[in-house]
Amino acid sequence: MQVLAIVRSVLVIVASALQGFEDGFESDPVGEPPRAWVLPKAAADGGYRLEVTDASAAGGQHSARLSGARSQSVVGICEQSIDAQALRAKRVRFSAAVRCEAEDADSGARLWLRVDRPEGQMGFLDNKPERPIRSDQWQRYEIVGDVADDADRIVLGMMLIGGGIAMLDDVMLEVVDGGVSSTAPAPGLVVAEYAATALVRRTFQATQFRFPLPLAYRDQTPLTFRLELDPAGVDASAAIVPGPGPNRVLELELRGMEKGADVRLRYESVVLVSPSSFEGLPRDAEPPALWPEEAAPWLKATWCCDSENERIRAIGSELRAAGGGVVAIVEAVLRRSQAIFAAAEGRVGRMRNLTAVEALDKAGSCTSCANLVAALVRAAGIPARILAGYPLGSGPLQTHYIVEAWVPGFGWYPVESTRGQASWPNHRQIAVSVIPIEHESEELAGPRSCNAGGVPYLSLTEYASDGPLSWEGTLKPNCDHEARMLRPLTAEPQEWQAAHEWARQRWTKWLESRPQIANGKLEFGPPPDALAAKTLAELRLALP
Ligand SMILES: [Ca+2]
Repeated sequence: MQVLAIVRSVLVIVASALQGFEDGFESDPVGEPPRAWVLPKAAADGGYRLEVTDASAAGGQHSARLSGARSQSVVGICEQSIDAQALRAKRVRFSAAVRCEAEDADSGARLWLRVDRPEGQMGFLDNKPERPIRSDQWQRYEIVGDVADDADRIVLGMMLIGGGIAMLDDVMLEVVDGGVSSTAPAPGLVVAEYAATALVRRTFQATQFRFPLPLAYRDQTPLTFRLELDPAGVDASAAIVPGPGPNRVLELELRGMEKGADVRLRYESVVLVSPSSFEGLPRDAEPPALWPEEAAPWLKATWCCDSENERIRAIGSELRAAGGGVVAIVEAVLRRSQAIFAAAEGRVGRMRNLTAVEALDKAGSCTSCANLVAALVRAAGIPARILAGYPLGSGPLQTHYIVEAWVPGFGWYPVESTRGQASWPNHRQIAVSVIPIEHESEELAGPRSCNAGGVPYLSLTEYASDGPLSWEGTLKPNCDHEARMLRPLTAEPQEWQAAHEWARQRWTKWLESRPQIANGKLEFGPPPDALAAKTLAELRLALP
């Protein structure tokens, strides 16, 4: 009886806020868009269609059907935005039955739930990029997350990435108690992984390539690293190169390989991520006359981030002149850059390079967004640098670029430059490279066969443009690396601190031990699946 009472109270909230939830589309006419659900204009323009169908249903006769063919830059979306007021400070579960007939191996459906807070701040986002729905059988999927006590809106729905048909039915939004775990990225154990197969274009004696390792930086410390070459007999050697700064690069040399050879590479690294605190952020800190030595190099204009470009300088000066402390200026840059990106959306003309200057007029990627935000912050006279990493639970797969601005009395302050979100914690993104200012030069960051121009040097895999070998991602179609939650962990601040101190000593010792490849392997620590620790104390016992 108690269960029923809870369900009923849940339904009261749901019915007052949402439509089309309570009856599984049964009262919506077939062939028309479901009432209260929206297909955004960009998705409709991209050829996607949303309608109620009686062709298949998880419950009753009707479901919502989202369909379309793969489009260059948009995804199909079926969404609903509701007033968050009645659900503030509560944990909610969004669940629905979904089935998908994917057009190809790159296509799939996802549920997502987002909580918006005032002034464009994001309270929660889970869009399950790690688990696209590709089953053509009806199954229930769920997302659990917290609604902030100042939340404005809750936006939820289903998206179709690529092409095909995605169907939605029996949608529910319920309040759950704190005992139900949130599905969002959270502090704990995160796995950064890479998998690729080699394309050997010609027989060679030796070739090298380099890629950044997960960093011991801010609120994250790598715990394990396991690299494996297949076949194990490949003639290979490895070296870990320190710096600049916290960066660590793995240099791999492969030798004596025939054209067309079948070689695969994978690595996984479990990273300990603690909660990031921005509570001590001094919001009133003014830009000082002299910036500290550790920040000053990132005031400079570069090819990627040309803060001396006339238009960028004008915006930077304007936002600086509007007053406020460093944090307020950075936030003003984020708002302005969001307006610039929105205006550039759909504008004709492809970017030649993902530089800040080109991002003023053309829609680019997260790389160009980070370049422009960093350039604008520098143009406002504040040091800003770019951070490359592997995102969790939001944004694109693969490498994602964000920006850090120097805030006096705090240090490097991370912000998400593509969506314009302030304070971006490590549990949203595993950092792999703090971009040194010299890696933004045209000489190093210009167009190269492995990477687009404007991608900072060594922020992802680099190899000689005329090299005999390149890598093709096999983790998922067109994807060679990503980060995923292994397990959330909770602990007191002092326990986290002690865990990082222990883990950093351990990691540094391993890096300095000059590890070598033996039998095709480089191994430090157990495979992720063998790491069963559910507390920091158990973790310490599991990792000698
Ligand atoms: Ca139904």
